[in-house]
Amino acid sequence: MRFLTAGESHGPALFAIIEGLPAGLPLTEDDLSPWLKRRQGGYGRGRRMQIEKDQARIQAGVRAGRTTGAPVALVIENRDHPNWLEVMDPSPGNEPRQRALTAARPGHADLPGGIKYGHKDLRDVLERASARETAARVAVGAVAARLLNELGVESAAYVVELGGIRAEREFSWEERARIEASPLYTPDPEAEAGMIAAIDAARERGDTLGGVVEVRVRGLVPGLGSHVHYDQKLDGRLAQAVMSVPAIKGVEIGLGFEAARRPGSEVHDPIFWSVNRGFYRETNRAGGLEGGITNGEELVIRAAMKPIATLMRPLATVDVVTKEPADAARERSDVTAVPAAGVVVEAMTMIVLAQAYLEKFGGDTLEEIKERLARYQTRAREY
Ligand code: EPS
Repeated sequence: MRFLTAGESHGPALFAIIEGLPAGLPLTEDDLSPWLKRRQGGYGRGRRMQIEKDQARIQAGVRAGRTTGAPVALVIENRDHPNWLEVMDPSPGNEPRQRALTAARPGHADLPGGIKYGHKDLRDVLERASARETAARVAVGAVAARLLNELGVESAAYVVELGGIRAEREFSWEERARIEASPLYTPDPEAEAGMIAAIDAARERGDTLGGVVEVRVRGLVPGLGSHVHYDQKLDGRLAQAVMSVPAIKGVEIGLGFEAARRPGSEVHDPIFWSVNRGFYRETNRAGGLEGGITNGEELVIRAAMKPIATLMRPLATVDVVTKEPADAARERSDVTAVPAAGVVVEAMTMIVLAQAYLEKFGGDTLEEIKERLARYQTRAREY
């Protein structure tokens, strides 16, 4: 399974094409909506999220609620586009450029992207570098999750730190609905109050805040990914996918950086066996991966998000046309998008895992995949 997205932040729409899904997967637009809604949420978002009501329309590859095996095409309309018709008009003659952006924002793709592609109107970079693109990825992630749900796999994402304030209470699957309904998607209501205050204070200062999100996946079979080649190691593939999410600057699996500070006896998870459970662990510091292969425990991934680069009280920069000192451009912006980033990281994780399942159990129909999975699960249990 592979996918591509297209679309600009203020263009007519975002697009995704997914190739390699099996036939027979139940799929409706209602499977995608809760994911898109969750990505739009989270305290600290800006005015743009009041304009958008993200809905993915299935344009190809599905008939009567089931995939056919053909590429699946999705489109998400940008409701803000009518306000940007002339700015985004693809036809020639749209000169001088309206709303041209020349004061490169430190931390955004503006300057390196401008140098690379030779643009002096940095809007040609920012429109695609915008985190708006993640709506398309989340729609693809929701499709991947729909497939994985059929195979007994489910996921959750939540915020463990925001603006330097940490959630002290741990995530539990029983509380997932409450966490997803809370303003910041964090398991710790007390910390959440502090995070909200921090966001309000940052907004007052014209500043932005980053944080840390965690994703958990349960129901995974042992044996996804492989130790035999660098590009088959599932931890490496997950790290790449998660690092590709805008503003993510660090990825950890299981204990992550903490493992470097502890002796081995406090890092590795002792192995047990019983007739009823087969092989099992009482700890999961590895975060579900050993040697780049799933070990059957829950997958635990954390990602660090830097604060959004568009500051209402702008940083110093240089105008790329005049070369004069300038204030960095101010697009309207979120104070924080950490809760949304959790959903995007979850989507990317599910995409990589769906790919790993399809590699190991792949078939042209969902039924074939289920048969192969069931046979393997029996073998793994009897190992
Ligand atoms: C973004 C700037 C804001 C965000 C946008 C990402 O948009 P605008 O420039 O229209 O005010 O709202 O995020 C989304 C639109 C989204 O769907 O997440 C940026 O510069 O990256």
